[in-house]
Amino acid sequence: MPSKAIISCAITGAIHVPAQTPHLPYTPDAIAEEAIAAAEAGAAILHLHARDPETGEPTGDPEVFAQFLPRIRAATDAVINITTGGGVTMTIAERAAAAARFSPELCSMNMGSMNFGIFPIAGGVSEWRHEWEAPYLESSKGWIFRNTFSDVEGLVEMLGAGGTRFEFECYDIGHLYNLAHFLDRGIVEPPLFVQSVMGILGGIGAHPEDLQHMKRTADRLFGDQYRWSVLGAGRFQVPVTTSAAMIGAAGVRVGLEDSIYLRRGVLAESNAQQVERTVRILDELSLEPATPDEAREMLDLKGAANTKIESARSSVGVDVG
Ligand code: KMH
Ligand code: ZN
Repeated sequence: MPSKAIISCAITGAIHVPAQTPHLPYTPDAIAEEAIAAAEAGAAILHLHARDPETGEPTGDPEVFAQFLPRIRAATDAVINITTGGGVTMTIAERAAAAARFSPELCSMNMGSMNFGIFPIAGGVSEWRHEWEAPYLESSKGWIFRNTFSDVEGLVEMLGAGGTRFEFECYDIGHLYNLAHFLDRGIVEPPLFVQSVMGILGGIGAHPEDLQHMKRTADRLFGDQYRWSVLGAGRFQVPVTTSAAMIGAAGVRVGLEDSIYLRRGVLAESNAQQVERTVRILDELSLEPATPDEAREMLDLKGAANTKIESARSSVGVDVG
């Protein structure tokens, strides 16, 4: 059993809307502050989306990422993981633009097309805050989250050329077989950072049997060529990450992208709160959070200095490296 576990924190994502919680960060300042606090609380990897600073609507615009990435890099050694999943209705090009611009150590790679239903969220909203929110959620009912073999192959080759490695987001068993296909063709390089995504409407459920099946299949397909991380969507976050850690996962992912709650019925006031809770649970399982450099070692990453994320200049204008 490993003594270390990589904690990833997904700061804001493109699933939740501001009307659900006042704690969802969406301005560059809030995203930077939340990311830095999550790293200080024990997150070794920061999974980052961007949002319109005024309205909170998900955006793939690299210029918006540029308003917070340098600050995060200057303030923490955590691994920056930029999304290529983007949000509902974004094109592949829009989704990949930021990772292409910044060549991060990690970016996400979604391993299969699927239905991605976030429309049930609307049932829990009593008062909308922005005009885009209700139509955005409703549009997911007719949306196919597109990740064809050509899409994946093209993104892996384009982004991998700069040394970026991947958080392979697998929402179902078939996505593991898709990843095995790319491994067999030599298009992806081990160790494979497999992020099992449990409980998204359109993907696999979050029952313990689902988790065991995901692990059993990945073990059979990849053996020691993969590093397993797991996230649970919404109410499944705590049970799924705890169960995964108990059965030997190399990492777990938390963060407000995946759940806006700290515990049943209690809104998380920050990403750091979820990370702190995770550190406590791991401690009870005799697991310590992996440091960013330990995560780099486990995932064979290229190092923060080899990205195109400038570090924000310090107040005296000297590059803090
Ligand atoms: N926003 C969702 C459509 C990723 O970051 O690559 C999926 C997502 C995955 O967030
Ligand atoms: Zn994401």
